[in-house]
Amino acid sequence: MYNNRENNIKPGNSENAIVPGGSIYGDERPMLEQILHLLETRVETLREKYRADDSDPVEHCLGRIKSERSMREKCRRRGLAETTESALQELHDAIGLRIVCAFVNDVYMMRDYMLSFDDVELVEEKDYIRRAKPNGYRSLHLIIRVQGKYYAEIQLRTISMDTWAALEHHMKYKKHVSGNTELLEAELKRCADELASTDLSMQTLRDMIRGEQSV
Ligand code: 0O2
Repeated sequence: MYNNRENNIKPGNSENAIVPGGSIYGDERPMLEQILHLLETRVETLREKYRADDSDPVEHCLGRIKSERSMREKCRRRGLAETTESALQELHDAIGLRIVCAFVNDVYMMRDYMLSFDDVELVEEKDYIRRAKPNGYRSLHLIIRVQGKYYAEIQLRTISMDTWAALEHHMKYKKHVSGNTELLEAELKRCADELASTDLSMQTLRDMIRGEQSV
């Protein structure tokens, strides 16, 4: 999860070995923290610039290093050994940044900004905004490589998309939710589509307001 940085990691001393008692990140954890900090600072620098004329494109930004437990669980799910190599080279979301914007256009503006640095390469892009997942999930996902070595996943979305994802995530983990699952899923999907339509209307309204301001 993105709201909770895990700090109780035992330092590891091995690079690629399976270290049941140590960190799956071996001795790379400080570098992961450093790269995350770099990415967060880039977002903050841009926000500062825009705050000067009251047009900060970002509502909030959350960063996290994937918890030991989640990373080990993901390795197992993917049939990978629980090693530093798997965590940092086979999987690409040890470092995660979620950028939440008010408007859809700002999501794409932030995408371009995050990719504009010389030490950043785009490895993969999944545009679940233009092509929503069947359950209604919308978000723009980038996998980037920073400084030629460290992978990070950047999720960019609007406030509506973020609210929906949080609710859906919550429900997915509430295994005891009773009642008609099909109906719940259909309702969730309907909400996602309505929110997407509202996002478009809000974008249009803002464009109209800005158009009038610039006349
Ligand atoms: P966390 O704790 O958020 O990091 P996978 O990583 O295997 O689950 P894939 O195909 O590698 O999936 O990547 P994808 O589709 O880009 O999704 C990665 C992340 O997007 C997930 O991370 C979720 O945070 C988010 N996500 C994707 N689909 C959904 C969805 O349907 N609903 C919600 N609420 N979130 C979604 P993790 O690893 O699950 O967890």
